[in-house]
Amino acid sequence: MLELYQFELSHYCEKIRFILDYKGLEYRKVEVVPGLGQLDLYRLSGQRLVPVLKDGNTVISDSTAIAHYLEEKYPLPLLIPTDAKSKALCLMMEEWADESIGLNGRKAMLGALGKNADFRSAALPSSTPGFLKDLIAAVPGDAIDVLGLGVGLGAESVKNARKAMQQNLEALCLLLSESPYLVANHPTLADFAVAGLTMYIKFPSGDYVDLPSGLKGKGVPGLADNPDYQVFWDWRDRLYQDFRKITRTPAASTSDGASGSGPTPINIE
Ligand SMILES: N[C@@H](CCC(=O)N[C@@H](CS)C(=O)NCC(=O)O)C(=O)O
Repeated sequence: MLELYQFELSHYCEKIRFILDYKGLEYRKVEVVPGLGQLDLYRLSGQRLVPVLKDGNTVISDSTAIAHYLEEKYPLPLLIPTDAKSKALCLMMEEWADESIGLNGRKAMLGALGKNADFRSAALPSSTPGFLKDLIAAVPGDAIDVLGLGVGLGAESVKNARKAMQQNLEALCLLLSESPYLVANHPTLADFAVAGLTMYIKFPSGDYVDLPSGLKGKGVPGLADNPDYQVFWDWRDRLYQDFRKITRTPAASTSDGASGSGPTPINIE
């Protein structure tokens, strides 16, 4: 069976889970333990970032490379359109989602987490102190200091990320006001990249991702709850309903071999 080495709360992993579900592929999630588990991941894949897909003896890292591998090995249903213009738009939009939405979305979320008491309390209920560790597990090393110290990112950097995300969401709403999918009359890699990588701007409300309940349907104030972007959030809800499988009994195991139901807590004291 396919194995996805992942962080449950990673938006790049969510993009790949969407694609695996769309293609109807069975897979086992292997939750990577931040730090130590990433050393094992390095041994397996030659680098330390998730997602990594293992298919028999083949190991692929990077979400874009994984998407292309899956398209070649398991072509149906098609993820990448075949006509020249749609294919070009699809590939461009995936790259834009990875680079602009993925990075600015994470920054905007961390900024909101650092600065907004409502979002912080939803994300970090006082009754669940361990969750801070889970959330930290989902973000890269450079953000851990920021969260661990309980301060926000630089104000200017967060402001710019929010501005970029406003423009991105406006563009997506315009595209989706005319068509049910982003580049073709069927879902493509562009749709799943955008849907997965907007996870930090607004976490899905259903049981698709093993999230603390306080975080479901919550997101960055002003982006997740802004009526100007409702067309986009409605579209993403529909994509979840139509293509993403619900994980009722999480089958995740950790990269150190233990079984578990979600992201593995890490010890940051
Ligand atoms: N370009 C990569 C980005 C992957 C990435 O940034 N993964 C993050 C999780 S969202 C990660 O593994 N971070 C761990 C670290 O920075 O140590 C892809 O598309 O797969």
